[in-house]
Amino acid sequence: MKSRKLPAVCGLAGIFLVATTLSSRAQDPEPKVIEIRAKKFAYEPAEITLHKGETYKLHLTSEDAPHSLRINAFNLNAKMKAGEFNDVLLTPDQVGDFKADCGVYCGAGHKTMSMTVHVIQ
Ligand SMILES: [Cu+2]
Repeated sequence: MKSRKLPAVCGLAGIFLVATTLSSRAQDPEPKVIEIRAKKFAYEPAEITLHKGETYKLHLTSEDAPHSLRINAFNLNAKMKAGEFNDVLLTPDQVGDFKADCGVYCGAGHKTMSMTVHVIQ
């Protein structure tokens, strides 16, 4: 009886699924978003807590007049306008309690307008 060669099974070799689902496990995740609203003459929230070395996106807006969020310790003075959002990145590089205040004169209570930024390890 003659031996018969079976045809080679063509096939599955070479099919590789390249999973590109890296987005949810990325090495550098999206910065955490913190919304801060200004209103004569206060910020909401009145205090926030951040981690040193992490990057945050401050999502800033105003409910009335132009204000700003000024944090001298981090060399930041970001505009806050009614009806607009201003996104600024902040990566605190020191631990402590820092005062943020308004850098745009906004009326009688302007000087009292402040919030506290706590930065922890
Ligand atoms: Cu002000």
